[in-house]
Formats: sequence, structure tokens, C-alpha cells
Amino acid sequence: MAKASAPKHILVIHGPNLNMLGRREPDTYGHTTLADIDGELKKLGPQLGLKVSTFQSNHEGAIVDTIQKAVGNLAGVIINPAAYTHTSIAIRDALILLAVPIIEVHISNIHRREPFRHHSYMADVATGQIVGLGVNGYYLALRAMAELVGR
Ligand code: CA2
Repeated sequence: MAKASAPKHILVIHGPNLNMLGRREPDTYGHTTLADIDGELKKLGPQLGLKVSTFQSNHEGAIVDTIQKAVGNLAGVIINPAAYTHTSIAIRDALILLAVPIIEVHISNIHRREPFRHHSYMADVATGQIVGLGVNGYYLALRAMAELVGR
């Protein structure tokens, strides 16, 4: 009988202040905590044949370091770069190094908010974007990732 292949590894990256989810600004970001989201993704991953790792940092360089270390070891990345979405060429350049599908997630609809949130430095290096669907966007992204990378 053929040996089952190892699950493909998906890294989920959360940018600055997302560690505050569920604790402040519930009208914009909801009541779900980051630990809730990571827990759901780690449960859903194996159901989709994927291994999920999660990482949050408030520091741009730490996010760049994590992406660099992952080069060659990942099947895909789901990233909510948070405020760095609108400022970080460094994270954009690091994402390009990965050469794997990238899904950009935003809990809020950045296009309905202040003009400075309308531009994303990640948008054109991402395979796709999910915005404005609340934390459900992360779970939709993981399902889409399973389709993109195969099982
Ligand atoms: O809608 C999103 O997911 C954002 O990436 C969230 C970022 C914001 O800068 C982007 O424009 C859109 C902000 C994350 C801050 O998260 C907080 C959560 C709870 C309380 C305070 C901040």
C-alpha cells in the first residue's frame, strides 16, 4: 500500500496588535481572541490534510526573520500583516522569497476604512486577498489554501 504523504505545512502570520484581538475594539475586530483563531486553524488544518503553524509579532524584523527561516519549508502562507500591510516593503520582499501561494487576510474591510488603509504592499504578491469577513476570513483562507496546494 502507498505510504501516506506528510501533511503540507502552512504558516499563519499575524502582525502587530493582533494579540489584542477580543480585548479591545470589538466593534471593528469582534470578540474572538487570537488564541481562539489559532486553535481553530490548528484543528481545521488536519481535517484539510495540512499542518498549521502560527506566529504573531509586533515587530517588523521578527516577521521578516520568520519568513526567511521558512524558505524551502512551507507549502503556503496566510498573513494578516495588520498595520504593516500599508507600510512594509521589507515584509513584501520577504514574502516574494518564499515562492509559495500567499493569502492576505484582513478582518475588517480595509477598503471601507480610512484612505491610508486602502493600499496594501502585499496585494500584488499575494495569490489572493480576503477582507471584511471577520475572523471567518482566516478559516476561508485555510480552505482556499488546501485547494491551492493540494493534499
Ligand atoms: O482588518 C485587519 O485585519 C487589519 O489588518 C487590522 C490592523 C489594521 O491596521 C489594518 O489596517 C487592517 C490592525 C490590527 C489591530 O488589532 C487590534 C485588535 C484589537 C484591538 C486593537 C487592535
